[in-house]
Amino acid sequence: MQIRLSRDIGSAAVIAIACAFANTAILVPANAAVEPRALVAPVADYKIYVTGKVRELVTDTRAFTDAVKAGDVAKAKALFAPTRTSYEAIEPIAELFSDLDAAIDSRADDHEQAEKDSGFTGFHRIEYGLFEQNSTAGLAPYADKLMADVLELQKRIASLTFPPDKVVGGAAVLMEEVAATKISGEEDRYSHTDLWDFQANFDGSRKIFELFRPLLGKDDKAFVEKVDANFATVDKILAKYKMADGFQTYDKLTDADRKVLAAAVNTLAEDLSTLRGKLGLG
Ligand SMILES: [Cu+2]
Repeated sequence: MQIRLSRDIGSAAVIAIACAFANTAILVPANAAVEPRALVAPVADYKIYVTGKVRELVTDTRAFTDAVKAGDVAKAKALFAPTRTSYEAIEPIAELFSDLDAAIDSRADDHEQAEKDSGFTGFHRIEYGLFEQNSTAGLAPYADKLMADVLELQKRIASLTFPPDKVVGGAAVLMEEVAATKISGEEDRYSHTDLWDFQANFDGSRKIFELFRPLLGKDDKAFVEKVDANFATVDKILAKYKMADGFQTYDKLTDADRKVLAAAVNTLAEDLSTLRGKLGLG
């Protein structure tokens, strides 16, 4: 690990920290409350986590897209939700590869002509064919493109810089997104496998919290306990819907069930949104 003093970007003096580990370089404000050098380890560990998740994603996406191309509707349907979990676990940093995120994970209504739009690709386009049309007809090109995009993501991650403020901020933003929009069941609207995604979103955000929590001061002890308790609450709510091979479908949850979940996730989002400031990542 080496530390290089750097140039000025605008008015803010920054210190570039180059870590010996796989291209991990981070930029942090020189006036950060936490010593810039202290951020190197959690960021490097997080990169290892993401790299592992993407490796899983590549393997699982291959099996999933093979099933789609083989015309095996039942197998492809069964693989849809578990294949997505490794992607959803790294969603806190999706902003760092937003073009691929759009190709891999956008919804029909992100596109002018919705399901009919040729720009609607990725998991949810395939989900539409499998679950809404109960068919793999016409899905082969989408399967090929999804596989290619996932491989491109793997390549991209290898040389990607993970800014600590984006990593820490991303966990909070994702929790907000779950509470505000995903809670409606919009993400997996054809398969209703949303609970798998939620669990992966929580696990991925919790990983970030766990990696950065040693940097919090002693006076943040109550905060850490509160966040731990919030994650435990969310886990407990989700556990109610666990089945032998995953989760019950999201359409089985009543409005009251969804409200309970949304409230817990909102609390978590609010707490996590203060984490960046606490770490001096403004
Ligand atoms: Cu997603």
